[in-house]
Amino acid sequence: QAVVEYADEEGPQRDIVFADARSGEPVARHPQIHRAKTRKVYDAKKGTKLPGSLVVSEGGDTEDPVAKAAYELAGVTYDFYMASFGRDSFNGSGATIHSSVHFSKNYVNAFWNGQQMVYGDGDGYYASPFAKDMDVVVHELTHAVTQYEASLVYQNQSGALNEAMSDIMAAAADAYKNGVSNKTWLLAETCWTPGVANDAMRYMSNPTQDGQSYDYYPERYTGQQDNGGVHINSGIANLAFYLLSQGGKHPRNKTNIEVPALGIDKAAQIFYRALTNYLNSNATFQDARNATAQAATELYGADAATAAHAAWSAVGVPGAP
Ligand code: ASN
Ligand code: ZN
Repeated sequence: QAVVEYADEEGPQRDIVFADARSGEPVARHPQIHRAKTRKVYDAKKGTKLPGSLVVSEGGDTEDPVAKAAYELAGVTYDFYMASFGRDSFNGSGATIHSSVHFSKNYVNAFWNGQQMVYGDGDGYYASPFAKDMDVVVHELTHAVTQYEASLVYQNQSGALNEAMSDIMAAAADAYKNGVSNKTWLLAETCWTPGVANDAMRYMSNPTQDGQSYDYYPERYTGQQDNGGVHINSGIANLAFYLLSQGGKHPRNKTNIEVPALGIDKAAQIFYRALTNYLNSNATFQDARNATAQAATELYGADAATAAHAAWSAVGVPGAP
C-alpha cells in the first residue's frame, strides 16, 4: 500500500491507498482520517505515582534522553500503525499517547496499565532503560490496540495470543522502520542485558532460545505461572508468524511442514485483520488459526490462507485443512 500526502483547506492530509487483493485496483481507505499523533511524556522520578510530571508534549522537546526516546518511539509506533493499517492511534480515533519514564527504582520492566505506557530504567545488568527500545514501545502500545480490539483476556491461550500480537507488531514495526534483517526477529535486544552482545529478550524465529519460551503447541505450558504462560506460550504464535513471513520449517523439527513465505508485510496485515475483525476475548490458538486463515483469504486469496494454515500446522496447532 502507499501513503498519499496532499493538502486541502484543513491543512496537510494523508490517505492510505491499498491494492485490492483480487483485482489489483487501488482502493483508498480511511480517507476520513486527517488526525495527527498527540504524545505526552511524564517523569515518574523513580517513584510509582502516575503519571508524574509532564516533561514533553506534542511538538516540544526535552533534554532527558529517556523521555525523548519514549516520545520519538511512540511517534514511530503511531506512524507504523497509520502507514500499515490506517489506524489513528491505539484506539483508532486519535487518542493521546501518554507515557511515563523513570518509573520506580531499578525497575526491570515496562507495561501498559490500561491507560498509559510505563517504563522502568532497568537495573543496568538485566536491562537498560526500556523506553529506548523500539520493540518494547511497540509491544506495550500494541497491548492498548488489543485492549480496544479483540480484548484478549490476559491469561492462558488468549493471553499468549495477546502477548504474541504485541511481539508480532514489534517485529512488523521494526521491518517498517529498518527493513527486514535477522534483528527483526529479536525482541528488545536494544535494552536487554546491556553487557551481553547479540542476545535478546525473546527470539521469534527460534523461541526456545530464551530458555523459557515454548514453540510447539502439543508441549505448551499449562501451569499457573505467568498468568498461565502468557510470555511462554506466546512463542508458539510468534513462530507461526515468523514462518508465515519468512517461510521454512519448525526450527527444532517438531514437524516437517514447509510453510510458504508471504513476507512480513502480508503476514502482518493478516494478523492485524484477525485481531481487529475475528478474534474474541477468549480466543484459543485454534481460533487464531481460523481467524488468520479467514483474514488471509479476504486479503490475498486461497493460497495465502493455505500458507496461514501451514504456519499453524508447523507449530502443532490442529485444524482443517
Ligand atoms: N512487559 C510486560 C508485558 O508487556 C509487562 C507485563 O507482564 N504485563 O508483557
Ligand atoms: Zn506484553
